[in-house]
Amino acid sequence: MNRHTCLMLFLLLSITAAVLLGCDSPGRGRPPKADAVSVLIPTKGNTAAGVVTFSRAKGGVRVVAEVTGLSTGAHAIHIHEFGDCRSSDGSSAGEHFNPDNQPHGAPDAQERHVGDLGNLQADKNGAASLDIIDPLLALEGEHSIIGRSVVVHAQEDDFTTQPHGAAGGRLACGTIGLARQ
Ligand SMILES: [Cu+2]
Repeated sequence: MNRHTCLMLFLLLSITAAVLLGCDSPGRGRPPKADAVSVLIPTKGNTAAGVVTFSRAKGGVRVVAEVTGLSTGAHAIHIHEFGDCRSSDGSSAGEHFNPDNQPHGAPDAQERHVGDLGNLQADKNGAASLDIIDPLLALEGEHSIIGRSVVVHAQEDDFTTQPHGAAGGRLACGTIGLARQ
């Protein structure tokens, strides 16, 4: 076999190996390509910031959040009704996204707001991550979260107090928009 043929064969084998090994497919545990994204911006006087991605998944929408600048402990995270983070305290984002007019609850409760995503757990460095598949969120239709917002709160969501779960002030707000693929 001449040098040229040998080189071609090598390239062909390399490409075949790459395809077989799944170099182009997302690995387990790796966040999928996002369909929507929210960049969390701290409200006035706060340091919480991060990124939340949303992608279609079997059984709902996969939510992957990475947030920093929190105090150690639990912080409520919700989808709020307006994608409007203009106000310095996050109040322009409105109430929890609740298209079915349900009471506030835990993410796994029978009755809950669509926007009730539960709590982030911040470590000793103030960093928190979340990776869940939510059955009620959608990226189109009545439950679509596009154009709404993600809000992270000062306190833990107790899942009981109506209608906000006693989650306290708003530390960060981010509009949910289409992600660049
Ligand atoms: Cu909230």
